[in-house]
Amino acid sequence: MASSKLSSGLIFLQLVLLVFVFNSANAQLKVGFYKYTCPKAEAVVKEVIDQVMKVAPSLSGPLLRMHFHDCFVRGCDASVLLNSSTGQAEKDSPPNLSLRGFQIIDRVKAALEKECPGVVSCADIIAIVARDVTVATMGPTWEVETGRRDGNVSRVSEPLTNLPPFFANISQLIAQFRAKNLNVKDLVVLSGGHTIGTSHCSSFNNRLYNFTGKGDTDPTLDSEYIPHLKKKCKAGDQTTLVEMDPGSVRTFDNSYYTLLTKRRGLFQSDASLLDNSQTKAYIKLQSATGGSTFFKDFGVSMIKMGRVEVLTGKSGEIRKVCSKVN
Ligand code: HEM
Ligand SMILES: *[C@@H]1O[C@H](CO)[C@@H](O)[C@H](O)[C@H]1NC(C)=O
Ligand SMILES: *[C@@H]1O[C@H](CO)[C@@H](O)[C@H](O)[C@H]1NC(C)=O
Ligand SMILES: *[C@@H]1O[C@H](CO)[C@@H](O)[C@H](O)[C@H]1NC(C)=O
Ligand SMILES: *[C@@H]1O[C@H](CO)[C@@H](O)[C@H](O)[C@H]1NC(C)=O
Ligand SMILES: CC(=O)N[C@H]1CO[C@H](CO)[C@@H](O)[C@@H]1O
Repeated sequence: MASSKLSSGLIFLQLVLLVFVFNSANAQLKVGFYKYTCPKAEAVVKEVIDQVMKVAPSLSGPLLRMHFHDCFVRGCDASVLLNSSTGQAEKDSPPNLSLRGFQIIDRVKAALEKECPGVVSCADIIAIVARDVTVATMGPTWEVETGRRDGNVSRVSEPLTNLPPFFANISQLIAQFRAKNLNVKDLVVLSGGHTIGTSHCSSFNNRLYNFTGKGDTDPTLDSEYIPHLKKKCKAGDQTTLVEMDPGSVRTFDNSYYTLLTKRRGLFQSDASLLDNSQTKAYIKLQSATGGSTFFKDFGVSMIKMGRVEVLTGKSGEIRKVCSKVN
């Protein structure tokens, strides 16, 4: 009696375990998720991106950044792509101002819907595209985990509370990355994404003209660099675009870290990476060693960022059109 009770109890436990293991296996991202359901998925993305990079290489920056903005707000669920007829989506929030390339994601999605309708999520497209533009700018490659599903919520208020602002100090940056399960190393590594792309003057104008409200400049910015930046950005200029890593704006390399050692990081957030011993040591190392481990580290941290609060298994949906829920 006792033993049959025990064994039925054990069987029950095994069942529970099995269900648990099955569900959690289901709920994992993995490399090659579309191997059987859409074997050409990544090749299709790459083909479109390679074409785009030939005619519009300046989209590499915005397309890399899009993955960051997607993952930090409600997880990597393509909520960043949703349109709102009333201006209430993430897209409509101030930090998005420079987000571009939505039509490229739409183009990739259209190609994939032709290849295998209803299979590849918009969230996975963003993740694969981020890798492909990094490769296209001569940066590292990594194996993108896939299996994300798309969310159906996008709120205008959420980018402001989840994305660190350009004026963030080091403790705020560390805290906001930690909130997404990313550590101090991920912070300094992923900030290296600023090796490509451009910024609006509005993201650093305060450092040039009115840092503390007394018409002063940011003392942490190289004083010899300030006149050069002032030439590009007049006081109050919100719209002019400036290369963040002048001279190699379309090349993914370690020069971001070299700029930082010269106190020429463009944003206060970049500069603040010198205010922590761990991030400072990383910057010095990458600068001194020609980026010895940066490429490998970047792939590792991008994979980690790509796991933030993802929807998998039966959660969410596979959108048919990336800018709207099914
Ligand atoms: C650490 C916190 C971060 C802050 C505060 C930050 C802030 C910014 C700001 C203010 C801009 C310029 C926007 C504009 O005015 O046009 C920018 C651009 C950019 N960011 Fe970040 N960022 C951060 C992290 C990241 C991460 C993790 C990535 C990707 C791995 C990334 C990739 C980029 C890229 C590629 C651009 C250039 C976009 C373009 O060319 O249009 N950033 N970032
Ligand atoms: C969604 O908005 C983008 C601009 O943010 C626009 O280019 C696109 O046409 C819109 N898509 C739909 C389906 O309304
Ligand atoms: C960093 O920024 C946060 C949030 O704005 C602020 O509360 C904190 O006092 C700042 N820390 C330092 C050391 O300036
Ligand atoms: C600088 O900032 C202060 C305080 O916000 C403001 O009163 C002043 O008008 C600003 N000066 C300029 C030149 O924008
Ligand atoms: C949003 O997605 C969830 C599943 O993740 C679903 O239960 C819900 O009905 C969806 N809502 C809308 C408005 O599509
Ligand atoms: C691409 C996009 O939707 N940009 C919007 C970002 O948010 C501002 C408002 O802060 C809108 O004016 C832009 O159209």
